[in-house]
Amino acid sequence: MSKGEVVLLDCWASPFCLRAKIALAEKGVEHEARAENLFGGKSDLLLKSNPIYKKVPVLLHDGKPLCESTIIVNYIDETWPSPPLLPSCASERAKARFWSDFIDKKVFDAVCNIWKSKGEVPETAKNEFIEILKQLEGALGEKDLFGGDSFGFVDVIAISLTSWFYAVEKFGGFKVENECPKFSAWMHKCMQRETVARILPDPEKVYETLLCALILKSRHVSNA
Ligand code: GS8
Repeated sequence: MSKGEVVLLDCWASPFCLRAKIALAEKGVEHEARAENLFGGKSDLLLKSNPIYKKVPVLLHDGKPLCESTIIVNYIDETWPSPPLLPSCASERAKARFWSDFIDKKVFDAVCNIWKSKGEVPETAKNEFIEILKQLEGALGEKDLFGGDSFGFVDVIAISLTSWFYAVEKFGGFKVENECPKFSAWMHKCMQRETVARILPDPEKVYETLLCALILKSRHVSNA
């Protein structure tokens, strides 16, 4: 489906960029993904397009920049309405926005608290992460997907962050499947979608990348 030029300023390991990529794929929107080097110098286009946060993803639609992944997914849903990601009923839409906001505020920070722990991961960090997933299990209720019968907005927002969960499990020494079986079943259900399976990166590669980043950071600190 064509509706102007779509360019994504991207980083393969960023769970936030994955949100935009999955949403575009769900809508069948062709786009060019331009890889940014976040450590070796960001492009002038990124700095100009997201002068406030200087982060990826940035979606350029006919040259107009949009920043912040949840806002981008919302924009994609409004601009290419079929198939819809947000529900048609206003109260259900508000509920989907509530849980997306909860995920934005809680999940990535909890992931980073485990990843960035020096030495043994504190029990508090693991417990906090598991508690958040249990709250999300409560939101799922008896449904297979957050979107109910169809893969929806909250599914896009949440599944992208799970691309770091294998690394979290390795760092934390626990299994999401054992702690939160319902959440794990939801992850597997999403992975059955062609768009998700194609776009989520190799978990082992994510783990190695996060491990390298951690080692480089600790060397940087000890050399300072
Ligand atoms: C977060 C984007 C982000 O952290 C969103 O889009 O939802 N709230 C934003 N992007 C990271 C890459 S993923 O860890 C980024 O661009 N980092 C570069 C930097 O911090 O300089």
